[in-house]
Amino acid sequence: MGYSYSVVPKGADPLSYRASKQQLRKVFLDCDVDDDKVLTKEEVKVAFDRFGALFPGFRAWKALRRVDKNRDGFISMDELDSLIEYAYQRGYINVN
Ligand SMILES: [Ca+2]
Ligand SMILES: [Ca+2]
Repeated sequence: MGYSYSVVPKGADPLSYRASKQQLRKVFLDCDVDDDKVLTKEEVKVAFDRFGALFPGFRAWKALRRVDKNRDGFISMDELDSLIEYAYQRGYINVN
């Protein structure tokens, strides 16, 4: 699995930025319950639920619309970075 060293957003501490994204990645991969390396909307919903989203179903739907580039309705591993970025930018960094 390749790491993406994407540009750190303005004002973000590079170290905590990377740590947060690592954590987000871990949770998303964790929520791939059938381990097929593809996240369904249901699996993304579980992830947002763990991030403490108020409306995880809605958030998952929005996220899929945003990051599902080939529009197959699933988040594949090459789309995961965009999903992590999406979650991070919306402040979902506190993982329990
Ligand atoms: Ca899956
Ligand atoms: Ca897709």
